[in-house]
Amino acid sequence: MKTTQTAVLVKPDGLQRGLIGEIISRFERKGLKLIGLKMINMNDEQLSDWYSEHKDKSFFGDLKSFMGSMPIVCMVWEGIDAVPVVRKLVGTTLGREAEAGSIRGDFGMSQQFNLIHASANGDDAQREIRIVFDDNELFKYHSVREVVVYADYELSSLK
Ligand code: 3AN
Repeated sequence: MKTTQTAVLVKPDGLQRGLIGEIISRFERKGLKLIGLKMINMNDEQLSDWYSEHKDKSFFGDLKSFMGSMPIVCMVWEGIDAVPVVRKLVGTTLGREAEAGSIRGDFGMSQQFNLIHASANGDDAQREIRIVFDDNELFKYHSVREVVVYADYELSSLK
């Protein structure tokens, strides 16, 4: 399971709260690399695929209409263990209980309006990335920061 790439969405509430820059900045300063970025209005088919694990839940309809109500910002971040690293930076689902220092812990009070989505595991990450991004929208480039973010022996696991 590939865990070096993860999908992140800044949800409609994150957009309205003006938190896009803050969120990007947190991932950048951690040492993650941005390899894909776009703003879209997700359609019903994309949202049904994205949230397929919640299709039988009572909040499925509400969640989809909320997520489709406005543009969202989609990103792909890369780094060693990017999936669990980003989940930790994002914090637990309910903003009121999320750890101080995490994005939800610092900015959120709600369950549904929890600002941001981050892939739960490597398989979900690859599935979610494919829902939004074509191959030519994901970028391979050399980051000059990598040599100070990682030791040499760690860099090979990113290749
Ligand atoms: P996370 O985003 O932390 O992985 P999930 O996968 O359990 O959380 O839930 C996906 C999204 O569904 C959440 N981000 C939240 O917006 C919404 N959600 C989860 N549980 C509820 C609920 N009980 N009522 C309304 N919305 C919910």
